[in-house]
Amino acid sequence: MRIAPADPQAWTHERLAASFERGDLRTWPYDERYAARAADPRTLLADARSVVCIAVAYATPAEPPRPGRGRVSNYAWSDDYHRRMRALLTALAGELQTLGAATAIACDTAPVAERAFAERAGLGWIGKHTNLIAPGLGSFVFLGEVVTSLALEPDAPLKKTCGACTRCVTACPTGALRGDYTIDATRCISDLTQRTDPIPRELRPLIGTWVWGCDLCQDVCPPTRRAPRTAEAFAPLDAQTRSPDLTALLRLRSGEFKRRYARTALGWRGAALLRRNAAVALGNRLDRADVPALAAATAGDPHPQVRGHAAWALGRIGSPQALAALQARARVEPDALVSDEIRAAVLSISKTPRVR
Ligand code: B12
Ligand code: SF4
Ligand code: SF4
Repeated sequence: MRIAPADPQAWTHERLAASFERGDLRTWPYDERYAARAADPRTLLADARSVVCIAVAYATPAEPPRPGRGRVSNYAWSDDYHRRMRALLTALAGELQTLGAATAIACDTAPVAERAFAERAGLGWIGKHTNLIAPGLGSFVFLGEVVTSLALEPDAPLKKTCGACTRCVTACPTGALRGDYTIDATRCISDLTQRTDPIPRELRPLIGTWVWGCDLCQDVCPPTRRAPRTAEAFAPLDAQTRSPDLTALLRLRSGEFKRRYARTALGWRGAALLRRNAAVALGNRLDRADVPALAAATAGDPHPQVRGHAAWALGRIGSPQALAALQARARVEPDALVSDEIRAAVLSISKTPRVR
């Protein structure tokens, strides 16, 4: 826990505004007004004097990618961190209120530039992967704040940077990280697996088998690698949540989704998005054994995006059975966007036949 002054941060306002101006966050509803609000804690509490910042470690042991299994980011495979963070922040705010202070709490969803305030408070430094790195804990930390009317003694920022290291930049498969502490979030797998519009075709092959979030840039980060992975409270709910069977995920319906994922941080987007992501992962696995499952999804999934992305995956696999399934669906598909996906998939097979 560290304290930042609640003064508006001009440099954070500038960085956020520059990022939105470049379009780095264009899949998010952020604008100049948000930049100004997120850099000024008085947005949350009119008489804010201090921001109490906390960083809570969440790393638990990961397992190497397994054949037929999808990858879920460490932040999402446990009980939803928002609930745990809210409980911690509410307790902290309660203590400040006994001193007569007004308080407001924030974690993730409020208009607060959380990394910037944590950095100013001296909790860590912002790395080239754009995550806050806390000495001894690494970057697998959640951030939360209690904004308060109490004038508390601020802590000093750390004098640390990444130096010449560029491991995260090299490790990022989509080229989202520029190396100057900024990110094109529209290329980030974490964003791609959460967005509700179709995943751009040219980026799908770069997603690998991630079905929710991505940890690659943090997994290679030296201070994060050195940190313990012992955050028991954020252990995976079970093996299927941490590394879901991809063909089972492609069939996931809302009852099973609610049972398995409602408690997690990936419980807010719904089952269809996970089915779509499973289709992309199977398209990247390139295994003919997956053709029947993908053909069934192309022919019968109620959600057009799932049909479209499954068609794309069939095009990637490119076997005669995949082609036959695409041609059969092309004759009856009612949705224009799915028909377009099918046409592109058939074309890709005729250009690059791939028989394994
Ligand atoms: C939108 C969002 C996303 C988007 C965009 C991410 C991004 N980097 O902007 C997407 C979906 C991609 C995303 C992904 C992830 N997210 Co997110 N996300 C957010 C959210 C809601 C807003 C972030 C935001 O405002 N972005 C706009 C950018 C411009 O602002 P910023 O990230 O603060 O940017 C700082 C740096 O870019 C830096 N900067 C910019 N220019 C320059 C120039 C110089 C010279 C320097 C030094 C710095 C610098 O300063 C900026 C201002 O603080 C925050 C919660 C919040 N309210 O802050 C969580 C949050 C940032 N996410 C979080 C997490 C855990 C993740 C993931 C790790 C999840 C995952 N594994 O998939 C990934 C990490 C991907 C990555 N490499 O960033 C945590 C980060 C914890 C930490 N240790 O930093 C947060 C803080 C949520 C929380 N309360 O814990 N996320
Ligand atoms: S989370 Fe993955 S895709 Fe996003 S910046 Fe890091 S390595 Fe790149
Ligand atoms: S991998 Fe290296 S450059 Fe990237 S955030 Fe970690 S220390 Fe910084």
